[in-house]
Amino acid sequence: MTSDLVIVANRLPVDRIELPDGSVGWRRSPGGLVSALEPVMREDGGAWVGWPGSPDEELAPFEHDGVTLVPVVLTSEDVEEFYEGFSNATLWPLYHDVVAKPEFHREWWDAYVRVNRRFAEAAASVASEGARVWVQDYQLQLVPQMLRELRPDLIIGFYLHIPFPPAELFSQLPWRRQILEGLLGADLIGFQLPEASGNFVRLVRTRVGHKTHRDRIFLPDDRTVRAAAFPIAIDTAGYESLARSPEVEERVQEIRDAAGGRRIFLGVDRLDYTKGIYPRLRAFGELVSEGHLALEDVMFVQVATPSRERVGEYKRMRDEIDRLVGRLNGDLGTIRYPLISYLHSSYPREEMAALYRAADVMVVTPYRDGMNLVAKEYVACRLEEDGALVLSEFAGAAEELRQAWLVNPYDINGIKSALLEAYGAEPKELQRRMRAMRRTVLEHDVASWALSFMEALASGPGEHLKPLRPARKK
Ligand code: ADQ
Repeated sequence: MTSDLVIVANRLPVDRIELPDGSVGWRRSPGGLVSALEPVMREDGGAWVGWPGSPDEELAPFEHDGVTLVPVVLTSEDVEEFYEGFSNATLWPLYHDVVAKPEFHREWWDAYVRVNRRFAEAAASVASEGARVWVQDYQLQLVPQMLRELRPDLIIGFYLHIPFPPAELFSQLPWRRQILEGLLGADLIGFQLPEASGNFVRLVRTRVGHKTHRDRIFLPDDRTVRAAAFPIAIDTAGYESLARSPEVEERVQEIRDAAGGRRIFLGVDRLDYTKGIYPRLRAFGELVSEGHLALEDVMFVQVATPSRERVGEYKRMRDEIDRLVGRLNGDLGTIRYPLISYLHSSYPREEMAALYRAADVMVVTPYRDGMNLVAKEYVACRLEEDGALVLSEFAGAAEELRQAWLVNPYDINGIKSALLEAYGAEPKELQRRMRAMRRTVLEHDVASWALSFMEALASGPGEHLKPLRPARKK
């Protein structure tokens, strides 16, 4: 059986669960991408190629919720070298402004090539003649070209969920040209922001030597590739209706009671060094220790789900934040009023919605972030048009949520002023800002994001823009 629409992503959209009778079952993973694509996939009898999540697991393709799932095996060595290594210790820091130092290892690169080829082969085997294949994210940047070589009949899209760095940083990568050429196998390459697609087009022109015009790249084989921004969004209606539900309402009250009437500052992140958890807690701690905020009036809830725990930089950062939280609570907290409530759990969406509704000030301060869905989810849950968002100007979301209190996450004093201003803002001011931001997240939701990408993919790159003579490869 083959499919007309194939998604290729590092992970399958399901998590393994144990059923009551002890057998293995699968449950749809939480997450915006999965819910955005599911309706499209089901309608088109789609397939999803991805890793099931544990090493050395060989599984035959199977059906789940009307979608064909095609598992790709990763050995323990692949997980170490391709996933933890090249994807998360080379590309991730390099693409996020080298917030941490990227590591370059030739064995990791070999694993990246090897695993990308495996994904491309799996996709080639399930795509029907002329099918659309949509490849996701930084782990699979070589798949478009490998797939095109195997199956020139396919229409191939690629979407990068994280930033694409400026040439000065990208050029550090020993395999920069291979990555650019890998991506150019796609017909359409989507980025979060125009800045990222601009970086990519410029690099293709200078490093690979292809002719470009605005968002079009003209290849010597007569193909035209389009690179453009498609800012990702959330399931706004889903979050709104969750936030409105009586269960969530009840939970909001419980959270407020537990806070003992104190106003809540909230942070929600994967525990990742790009997210700027440290500077926001420092800033908050200083406001309390300097007497600008009183311990009886405020508390900080920081939800930080551990992730990529075997990568060295993540361990170091976790220790650093653990120490900071311990010190702030030890120095400033009391039995009645601990200052920071620091939670490592992963929560169901209902709990997230309740936290968003209970929080007076949402603090999102990444050093660099492709979009940041948390900021948009907070806005979607603020049905009363209140609450304040403090947002890093280096998150993609800052391009759309202009009415947030925008901060430079490297500037602790700047964060402190923004936190104070947001905390002290008049209800009218909060409403003015929140109303405008709510309009933005209502207008652009994840379904319209997926649809606009799919439409652009179907409509092709615009043949009329082809130059008379194709550029020669340098
Ligand atoms: P992430 O770096 O994971 O995503 P983000 O966009 O904030 O960052 O998405 C995190 C998601 O996980 C949100 O939907 C949030 O609700 C959820 N989440 C976080 N902590 C949780 C917890 N403890 N329990 C349950 N759910 C939790 C990458 C890029 C981003 C880009 C997205 C989508 O790094 O820049 O916005 O992909 O393209």
